[in-house]
Amino acid sequence: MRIDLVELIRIRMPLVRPFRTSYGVDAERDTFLLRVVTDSAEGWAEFAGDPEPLYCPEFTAGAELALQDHLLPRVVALQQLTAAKVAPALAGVKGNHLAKAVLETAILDAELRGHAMSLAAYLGAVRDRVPAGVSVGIMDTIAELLEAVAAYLADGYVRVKLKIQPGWDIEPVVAVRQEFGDDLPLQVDANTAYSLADAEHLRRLDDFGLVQIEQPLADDDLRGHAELGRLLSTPICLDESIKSARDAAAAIAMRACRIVNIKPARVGGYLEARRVHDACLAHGVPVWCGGMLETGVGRGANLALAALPGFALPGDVSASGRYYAEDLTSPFELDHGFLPVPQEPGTGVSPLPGPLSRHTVSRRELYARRRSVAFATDTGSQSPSHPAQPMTPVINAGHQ
Ligand code: NPG
Repeated sequence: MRIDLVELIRIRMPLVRPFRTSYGVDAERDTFLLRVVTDSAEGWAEFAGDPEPLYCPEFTAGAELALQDHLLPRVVALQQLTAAKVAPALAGVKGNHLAKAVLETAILDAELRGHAMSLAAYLGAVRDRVPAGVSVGIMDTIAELLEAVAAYLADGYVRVKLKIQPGWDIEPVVAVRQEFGDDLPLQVDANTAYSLADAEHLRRLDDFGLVQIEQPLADDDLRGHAELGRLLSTPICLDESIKSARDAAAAIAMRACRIVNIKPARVGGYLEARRVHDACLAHGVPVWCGGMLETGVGRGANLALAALPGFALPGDVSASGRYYAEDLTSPFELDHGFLPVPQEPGTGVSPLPGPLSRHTVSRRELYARRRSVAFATDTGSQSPSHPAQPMTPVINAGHQ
């Protein structure tokens, strides 16, 4: 496979309601898609990060630069490109997992489309639908929270995750348990908002039969999580701490977690995500698929991953309507609490022209293979990317 063109498409999509976590408030998804055109097919992927480096050190503008200056040049120089060659070629570049993931995923999508194979089949999916959980942000009042949870349960979501932070933790859990009963699969996500000094406070959560408490401590504090795990009966799940299969293996060996949230972007792509899954499965540690408020482009691919055998718990893969009034792809809809796993080649999803144009703020070529002779057929020769082009603003009524 050979890359002919790479295009970066900046998108802005208003969320149906602002999403508040211990990191801050997201009112819209402001990110980019990568479109990779190869000699066999075209592939799409979505950058999972945000404009601000709050969840992790990466951010949208930084990822664009990383792709343009450091990642793409290494990948377009590869002979007989396959997705499996991408991560080794990028290994010399430290970090930048989200940026690496968007590039690898777009290439994988193109490769699989060229072979008419679905991502689900390629990864080893064993299900054609997956149970859907929903992540519920921090609210101003308990009444508002209960109303939101009631609406999600009416939609059919099979488990609820509450975002927590100091000052919004015990009370919302008590209220949700009182209102919806002990049988509701309920978990909390702290997004690193606590320290080990909060152990006694967090122990109060043990009374509520939570499925898990996710990432209570700092991402680089595996030892602290192991210590906290000895003090709590609620299982600890790690998200931000796990950036590779090796991290997962280390966290399990240290007993820093009993559950792992897998976000493909956080670990550098779907190939490493599958290795995280395999390491956890080998140790009997259940995993589930996290979310980053993806549009249908990112979510379609996450659904394929969530269909692997070790995904024993419902993930943060919700229906399109939980995020957006209009998704970029055909909308994902809940069917009795389940979402379908796309079965078409590649990720099985592509942005629809209408929604894509309505939510695009700019697009530019990051790379175009130059033809050396005007009428030459393909000689297979590679040429370096032309200098980066400025963004082409797109006139868009929705975002002026
Ligand atoms: O359903 O996609 C979703 C949102 C799930 O809670 C969710 N994501 O920490 O896992 C998280 C959180 C998040 C969202 C983090 C956006 C960072 C940005």
